[in-house]
Amino acid sequence: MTDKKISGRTIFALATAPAKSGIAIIRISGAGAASALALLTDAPCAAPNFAKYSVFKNPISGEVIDKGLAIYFKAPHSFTGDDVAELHLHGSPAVIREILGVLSRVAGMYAAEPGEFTRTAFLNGKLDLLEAEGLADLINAETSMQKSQALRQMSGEVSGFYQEIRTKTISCLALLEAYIDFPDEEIPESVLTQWRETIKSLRQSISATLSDNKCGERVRDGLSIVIIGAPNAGKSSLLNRLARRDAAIVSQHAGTTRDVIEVHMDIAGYPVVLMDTAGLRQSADEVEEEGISRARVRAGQADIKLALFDGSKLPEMDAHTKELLDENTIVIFTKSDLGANGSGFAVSAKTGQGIEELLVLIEEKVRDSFGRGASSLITRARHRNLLTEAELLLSAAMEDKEIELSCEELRRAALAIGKITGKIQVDDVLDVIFSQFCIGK
Ligand SMILES: Nc1nc2c(ncn2[C@@H]2O[C@H](COP(=O)(O)OP(=O)(O)OP(=O)(O)O)[C@@H](O)[C@H]2O)c(=O)[nH]1
Ligand SMILES: [Mg+2]
Repeated sequence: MTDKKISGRTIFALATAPAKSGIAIIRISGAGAASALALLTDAPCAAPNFAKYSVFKNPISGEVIDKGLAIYFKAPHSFTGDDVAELHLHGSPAVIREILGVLSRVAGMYAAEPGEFTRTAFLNGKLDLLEAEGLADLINAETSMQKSQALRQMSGEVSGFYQEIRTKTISCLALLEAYIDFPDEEIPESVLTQWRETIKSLRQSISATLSDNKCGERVRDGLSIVIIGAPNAGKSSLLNRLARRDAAIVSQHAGTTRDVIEVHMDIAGYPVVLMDTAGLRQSADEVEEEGISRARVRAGQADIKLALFDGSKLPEMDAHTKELLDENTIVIFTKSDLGANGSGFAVSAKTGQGIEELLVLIEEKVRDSFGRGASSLITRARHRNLLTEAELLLSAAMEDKEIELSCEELRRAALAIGKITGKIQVDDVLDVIFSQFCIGK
């Protein structure tokens, strides 16, 4: 990074949540940050990286808006890589509105678009795309697993993996191009076997990364647990018990629940979306029919199913529910307080009997689903699609008889991998690699 790098546009925004609070921070980034600070405080800009107690005034009326702290970060030593000023104010809607109003009237200052600070940081090379996505994930993290995954992605560890496979791909490409471009030079035939070996091991490591049971994406999006069963089996009652709130309507009327009701839960640090669905049965009612079809769709997509059977009706067990049982299903007999429970897992939403044990069992299943602490490098479908594309291209490159075609495939594979981190220039790496060759002597 160069010593000083300032982009033309100066942007500002409230960096903290828009709510009444003890402190609110307004961030300004760009070449105009220092002068905006000077305008508001009627004083020279503070020394970089030090908090300076400041009186913020309206520059036109001279009226005091608030008293607080100002911190100035000089480019490139800031989050965005541009000059940045942070105003630490009281979290008052009136103060915030007035300061934002003053800034918006300064020529060359613009209210930041969503994500523009991070985008600027990316463009200034402060972070790559994976790290930027990790930052977004950290801000959205609700469970400890989501937080750890986001921090890992932000740390550059994940980027390192992609950089390594990209560099290796480009090295192979360089070898092959050298072979084509300098046929008279002393490039041994072994080059042709060497690159295949490298690509083969790259493919193995990519394919190991891809077969991760999608656990990284699940940590981001949450694991889905769907409750299914006949009408009146006690699905909504169980959902409310597990969620510890009245999320769904419970009634003795069979066919109460129609829409899918989602409750977000934290189970052992893992994010889980627990869903209540319409009771399964043949129905002539159009709305109920739609609800049942939605229930079936969600059951089909579920990571774990909780299949409920009314324990008080045993040995009768609902046939529609039975049809949907598979290895990811926990069979549960409800209404154990009414007696007559079979040999399965018995719970009572009414008395709470069996609920703790059920939660332990669900926790076990959730841990199993996430692969017991295994962590994945892939956290989004975007990464998976590009990495799959790269794997296919590497395979094609190995199979092609013509070196020129293999080169093209390697180039496209490097591009696909580069798109994951946002590094798409091939030439820079080629230059580095070529400079190590003693071609032409
Ligand atoms: N005694 C007893 N009654 C229960 C229990 N769980 C649910 N019920 C009753 O069973 C009836 C149906 O409960 P819901 O939770 O609405 O059943 P559901 O499966 O969601 O029903 P639909 O939404 O119609 O498909 C209600 O009258 C509940 O009070 C339980 O553990 N014990
Ligand atoms: Mg219900």
